[in-house]
Amino acid sequence: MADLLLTHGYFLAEDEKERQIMKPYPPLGLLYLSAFLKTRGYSVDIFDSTFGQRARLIDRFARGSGTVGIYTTLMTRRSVLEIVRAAKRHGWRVILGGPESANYTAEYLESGADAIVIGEGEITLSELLPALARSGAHRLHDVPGVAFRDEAGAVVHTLERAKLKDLDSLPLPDREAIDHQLYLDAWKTHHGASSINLITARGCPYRCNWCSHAVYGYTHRRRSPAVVADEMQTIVDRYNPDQVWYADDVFTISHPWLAEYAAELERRGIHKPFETITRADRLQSEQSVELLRKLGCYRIWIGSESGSQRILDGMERGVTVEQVQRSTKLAQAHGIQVGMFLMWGYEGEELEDIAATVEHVKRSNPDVFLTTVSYPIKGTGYFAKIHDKVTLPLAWAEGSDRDYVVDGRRGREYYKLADRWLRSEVEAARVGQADPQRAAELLQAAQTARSAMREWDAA
Ligand code: B12
Ligand code: SF4
Repeated sequence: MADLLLTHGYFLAEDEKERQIMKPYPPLGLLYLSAFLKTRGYSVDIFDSTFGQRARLIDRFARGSGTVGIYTTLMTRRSVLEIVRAAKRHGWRVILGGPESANYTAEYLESGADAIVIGEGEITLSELLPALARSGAHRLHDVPGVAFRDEAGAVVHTLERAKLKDLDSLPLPDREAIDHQLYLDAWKTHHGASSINLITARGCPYRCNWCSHAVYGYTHRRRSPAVVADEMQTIVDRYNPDQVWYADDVFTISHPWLAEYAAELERRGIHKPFETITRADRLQSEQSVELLRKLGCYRIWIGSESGSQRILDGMERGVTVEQVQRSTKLAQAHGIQVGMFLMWGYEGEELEDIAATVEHVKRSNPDVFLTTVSYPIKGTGYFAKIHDKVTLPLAWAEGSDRDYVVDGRRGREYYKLADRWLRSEVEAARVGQADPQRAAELLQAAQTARSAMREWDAA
């Protein structure tokens, strides 16, 4: 039995929607933890639930007890709670980590978790495992970065764990601990090209107020270009994916870093196409876009969120609508596709803000855009701003932060109409002169959706 079994509660087999999209990526955080703990002498197993079966995991619990560590996000609450219950039934000790459990320590401890790691897990886990063995689950006061219940049942948060100063001191993620071929094959089969994720930095210093900073706070720490290039070399040697995804919060924060990294890759003769995320304000110059292009970027995702400056300012986004339009044009002019993230329903959004978003997307004309309806993640500035208007219509264990109902907010149907308006009008602009009849139909559909929204607002 290993000292620690790591898992993450996200089962592709249980996610019909994602099985259609089929762009799975390995759980990088767990791979980092596994690599680090092994260098400290611990034996670690990973049950990668992405391609696993829940019954197999429960079976594993039944075969003997030990300690299980589970990564949590707001999407996996119900799944994780089910795993916690099964693990406890078979006498396992349970440690949780990741953003979600940091936001709901009392609830997860109440639900059976023995300890919750807040923030980066490497050092904390390496101290927590022996502390648990030595003192049990109720006397962990000396381990920084954890929450637990003391002998009287009170929730204790220990001192904050200092963030790792030198990310280069970490071993490379323990990719061999899971079956990467399953991911590569899924990508190849569904998209014709395999893909693997890696990160070049941890944390984001910006303060968009709906974004969760539960793990890395507002720090931004970069790995050195040479070390990341070494990791790329390993990835190419072992897996040779057709492309990679830099899963950084904002890949483009430091342009000098990107230039150095490009030189390191060039020296090693590595050129892998990739996609990643930027902020528009970090992509305003010809040089920065050229640099991305040179590095192999084929698609850049831009968090655009809204076409209304008033709403962007309410989000404390620190970006202008014009910057988004400029970065989109620049990227496309350099042959890089643009993906755009948009958000409906942020606090104070009115029909005219939605109209501004429609105009903005039409004008920017990204290659692809995705919309979501905003939801307040616990621990964020957005949540704090509207907390007195927020209710959860389900029991906590049954819902997620996505289920919060914000008093005064329009219903989901309203935003479906907004989607229809947006997609129809953007498509009409694209079809334009080439197919006037189709364009007219699309404009009609946009108009109908818009009128229905107006009626909704008037009712
Ligand atoms: C990549 C990514 C994704 C990928 C995930 C694919 C994958 N397997 O990697 C995709 C695009 C699919 C995705 C989707 C979503 N994501 Co996402 N994603 C990220 C992102 C940008 C990077 C994750 C990463 O690789 N981090 C690097 C590793 C090293 O860090 P880490 O995972 O946090 O691990 C460290 C610690 O958490 C801790 N730790 C981790 N696991 C464990 C386990 C134990 C036992 C312990 C003790 C410690 C521990 O130690 C690790 C090392 O120090 C994060 C933001 C971020 N910077 O982490 C958001 C983030 C995790 N995503 C988020 C959200 C909201 C989503 C979506 C809900 C978005 C949406 N509206 O659809 C969906 C949900 C998808 C789903 N089904 O679960 C939020 C989660 C907020 C929350 N409170 O849960 C984050 C934090 C973004 C944000 N800032 O708001 N996401
Ligand atoms: S949305 Fe992006 S830029 Fe804004 S704080 Fe979050 S990670 Fe940083």
